[in-house]
Amino acid sequence: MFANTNISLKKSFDLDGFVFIPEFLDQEEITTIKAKLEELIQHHLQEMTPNHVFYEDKNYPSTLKQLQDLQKYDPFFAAILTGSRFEKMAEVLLGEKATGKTIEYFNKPSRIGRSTPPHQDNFYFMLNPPSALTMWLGLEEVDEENGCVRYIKGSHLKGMRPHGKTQTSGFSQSISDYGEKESREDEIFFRTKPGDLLIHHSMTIHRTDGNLTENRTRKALGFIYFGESAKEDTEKKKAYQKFLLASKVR
Ligand SMILES: O=C(O)CCC(=O)C(=O)O
Repeated sequence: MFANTNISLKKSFDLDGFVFIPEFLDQEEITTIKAKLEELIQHHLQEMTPNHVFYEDKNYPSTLKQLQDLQKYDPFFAAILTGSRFEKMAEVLLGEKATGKTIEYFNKPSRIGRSTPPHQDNFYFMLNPPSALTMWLGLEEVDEENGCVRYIKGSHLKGMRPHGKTQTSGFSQSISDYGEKESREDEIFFRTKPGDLLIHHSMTIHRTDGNLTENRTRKALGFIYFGESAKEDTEKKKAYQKFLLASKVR
């Protein structure tokens, strides 16, 4: 049964570029994750490297929108990234050994949480082959109103699209010709509950709307795994990081 489920998940992942796994974690596990995040945010934010912490507006701490590399700041997060059920699932979908690279926290504060521009993660990763994936774990109810994740089915098989600079901190690059080959109707989106898991290939085009609600946040965790065959184009990556520094985007 377990093996069959994994085979059909891998088939969908290969075909569509994403999969949806409802109730990957139970409510007790989600409560523990939320408590750990709260602890980090309330008591240890100052210890984090500034370029791992993003706000919608730096002058207002309540607008915290993203934290990177959680695994470096609390062994709890290191343990759910590496040697975990998440890692095993990454290996099933990539079809090879995988290494957890980072865990990120994503929030979209109500009213001001901005959209995540359309992008392909491998534009940032620069891997060849692009054997990598991102997991998105819902920590609360997410729907069209507060910015659910939207995918373009099959886009992972159609190459890298041109990307250009955005004004969105944490997501500095966006597909510059988005909309020319696809429309909003082509986007597949998922309403998620706490514990539901979405997983997409590093070449899959995805985006989210902003959080339009008056009083709901939109909290999630992101996990990134690289397959062992994926090699980083180090020269390209260095040049890109130099470009980012020079243009002061993150
Ligand atoms: O949650 C979000 O807004 C963005 C998620 C995303 O783009 C990603 O996980 O790659």
